Amino acid sequence: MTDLPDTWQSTACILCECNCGIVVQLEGRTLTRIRGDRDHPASRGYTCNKALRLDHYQNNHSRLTTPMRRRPDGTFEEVDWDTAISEIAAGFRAIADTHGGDKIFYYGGGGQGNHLGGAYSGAFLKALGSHYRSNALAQEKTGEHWVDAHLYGNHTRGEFEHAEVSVFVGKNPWMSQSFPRARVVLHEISNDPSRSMVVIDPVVTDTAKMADFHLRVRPGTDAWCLAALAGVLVQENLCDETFLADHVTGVAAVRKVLGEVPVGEYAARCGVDEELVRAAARRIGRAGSVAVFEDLGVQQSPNSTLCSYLDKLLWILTGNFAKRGGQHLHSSFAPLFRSGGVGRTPVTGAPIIGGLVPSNVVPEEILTDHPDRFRAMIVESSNPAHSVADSRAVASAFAELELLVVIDVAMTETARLAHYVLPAATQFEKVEATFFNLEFPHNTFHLRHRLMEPLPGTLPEPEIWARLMRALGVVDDAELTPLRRAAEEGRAAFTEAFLQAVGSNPGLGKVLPFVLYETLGPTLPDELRGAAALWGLAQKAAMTYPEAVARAGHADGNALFDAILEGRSGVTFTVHEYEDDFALISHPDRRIALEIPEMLAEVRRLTAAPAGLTSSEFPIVLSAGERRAYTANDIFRDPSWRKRDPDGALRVSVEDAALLGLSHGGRARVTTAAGAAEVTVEVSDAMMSGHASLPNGYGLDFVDSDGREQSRGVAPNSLTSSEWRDAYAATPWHKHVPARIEPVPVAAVAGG
Ligand SMILES: Nc1nc2c(c(=O)[nH]1)N[C@H]1C(S)=C(S)[C@@H](COP(=O)(O)OP(=O)(O)OC[C@H]3O[C@@H](n4cnc5c(=O)[nH]c(N)nc54)[C@H](O)[C@@H]3O)O[C@H]1N2
Ligand SMILES: Nc1nc2c(c(=O)[nH]1)N[C@H]1C(S)=C(S)[C@@H](COP(=O)(O)OP(=O)(O)OC[C@H]3O[C@@H](n4cnc5c(=O)[nH]c(N)nc54)[C@H](O)[C@@H]3O)O[C@H]1N2
Ligand code: SF4
Ligand SMILES: [Mo]
Repeated sequence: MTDLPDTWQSTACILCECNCGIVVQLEGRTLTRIRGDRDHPASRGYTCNKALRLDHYQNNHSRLTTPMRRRPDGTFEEVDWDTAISEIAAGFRAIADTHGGDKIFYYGGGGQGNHLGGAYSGAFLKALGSHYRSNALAQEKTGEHWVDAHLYGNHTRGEFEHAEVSVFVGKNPWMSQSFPRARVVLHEISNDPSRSMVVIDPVVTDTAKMADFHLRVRPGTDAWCLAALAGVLVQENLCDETFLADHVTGVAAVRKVLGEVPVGEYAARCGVDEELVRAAARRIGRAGSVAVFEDLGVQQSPNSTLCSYLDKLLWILTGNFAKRGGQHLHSSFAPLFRSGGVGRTPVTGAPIIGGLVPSNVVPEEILTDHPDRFRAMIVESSNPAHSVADSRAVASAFAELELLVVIDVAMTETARLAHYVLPAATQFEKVEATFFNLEFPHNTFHLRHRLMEPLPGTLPEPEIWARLMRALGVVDDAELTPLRRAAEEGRAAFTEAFLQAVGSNPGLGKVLPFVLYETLGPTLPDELRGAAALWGLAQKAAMTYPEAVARAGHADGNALFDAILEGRSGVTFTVHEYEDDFALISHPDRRIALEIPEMLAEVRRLTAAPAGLTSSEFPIVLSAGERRAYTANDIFRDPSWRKRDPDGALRVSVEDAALLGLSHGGRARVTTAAGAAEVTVEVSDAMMSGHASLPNGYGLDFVDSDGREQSRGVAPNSLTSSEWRDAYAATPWHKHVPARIEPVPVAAVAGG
């Protein structure tokens, strides 16, 4: 470690997908000092304000320290691990035998910092015949994935560090980060007169303040704004014709539709000055490189899948692919989505994209007497009773399950509804990693060693899943003996024995992570045993990207695996060249397939599409779940981690405050079709008239140091409805909830 005495230990921040490398000092089990890790290849010493508060995650009073079983009266009793494991395994086995394993549904598997545990879940689920699953990606990224799959087959990332023009669509990276060293990069862009930033957002966010072009759309009208931008590219001949001719198919159909877009009319519909739209499009069209980031502002608003398509047209039409500062198809260590076509859910027939059931339909897939309903669930590292639309419907549905098991570090809203709760070791008490490895040309994988032993009574997830597997008894231990022996001889012997074992016994291939944990695992240092499954992924990475892995300095899969085990601050696992982007396109012709007929039909339909969802009863658009300086999903339960905004204020515009009689710091009542809540008001000139916003991650149950239960702020999904969802991906419209806001008189506040 660079210049640091060895009292500092390397790990990573677990609060967002960046997983910045950090170094920490401990006093006992307390994280006392935290700094950015300069040796981390992606974050290079960077952190934002939130990382310094991580001890509130490690040490909080809601932590679980023993398995719990719910009694018929709803209270919980402590049980020992052996009892919990055998009853849970028997319970799922009985449901699989009686109703079929596909009635067992798996939700979660990893949050912002932990994907290693979830990697082991597959073996148990497959052994039971369970295959339906979901997680938070199915309430944000599945629409984009559907578009990506059509266009080029995989996820893309912008190279903002080098982009001449950066475009942020419904994305506020100053607050929400999401790409390496976000604030540093944003500063560099805004300080460099030769670079530009385009921000599409109704709010004057901290990012928008730095923008050269702030297209301040009315909430929910991005489709018109993006169609107008793409229309200008075609109509003013700003496309890269050479790139399109060489690397893209289906251009003519797209050009025809965009050629007909009435730019002036669409600019008016989204509320942005036509000249500003044209100027932004020209800046994009003439730039040497363009990178685009779309996020929840469009992904959780009306027309979200269409917006994903349109914003990708901006960089494809202008040929900003496979070049420095452009958009890239990156390597992945483990894919976040399953490949294959769109499936359908058993009850509602909702689209299953990338293998994920839409979060919004989960209650409907349970709350029915349909014979194919989900009857049992495992929730791991996720809190759907708080994070999925319409918390009340989710709670009613979960109450109908014959078996609900929650694996979490804390007593969450979801855990309270479970039949069994299994206490996990925290991400600082076990070996951990994420599969948020999304960068190009250098891509990083960081295996974090534990900082301390698991809190007594807790177990790392890989061990939990292994115990559940052993209880099922589906793998004959004798079959594993040759692999165990080979593992003791070394990696080469293990590789050979492994290929032979899986070749002759396909059953083992199905439960691979478990096999690796049981055979290779015992030869790893005890605290790294949970990393065994990475051996298989390292082999796969070396086979999928042989040259890029070699360029990163790893001779083969075994060398990569060993580098991962040894590295404390993360290793670069692939180094790509810009040309490689084309080879990463999954279509056989290695060209981008631009024409998606359904999307082009949607663009045509925009002319006649209704303007909005608000009504005289619910006249305001509420964005339920904004990222702020002190929000971090549901990861921190203890509200005292926040240095400001303790109640998670409702931000309203100056105009609406005057119109509705709301005062800064006063109280108001927000009502939607789904529910009502009382909030603290913040009058803000960043907000547009008719638009209000509440932060995410508030309103969590919490046990304070005196053992009292309390909750602060509004749980955003007490106000959202599950029917408000995208036609293609069924992703929610959390950012676009029609609402009514009324002042709460002071007397009523004082009287409680
Ligand atoms: N501080 C913090 N950072 C986080 C997280 C956190 O909880 N806290 N969570 C992480 C996670 S899981 C995610 S997915 C990302 C999300 O990151 P972001 O998507 O950036 O986060 P949001 O603040 O939810 O939404 C982004 C923007 O959408 C805008 N918006 C609202 N309505 C519309 C609209 O109709 N059109 C457009 N164009 N914009 C609109 C909002 O004003 C907001 O600025 O953040 C990650 N980073
Ligand atoms: N209304 C509204 N709803 C939203 C959003 C919004 O903007 N508005 N945003 C959506 C988005 S983008 C996201 S990503 C989701 C996030 O919602 P979820 O998928 O529910 O994920 P998190 O909130 O990150 O919760 C993580 C859980 O993991 C637990 N945990 C932490 N460490 C460990 C560990 O090591 N092991 C185990 N087993 N558990 C652990 C935490 O205690 C917590 O319960 O919320 C979504 N919900
Ligand atoms: S950017 Fe994300 S990972 Fe990095 S310190 Fe901030 S919250 Fe943590
Ligand atoms: Mo997210």
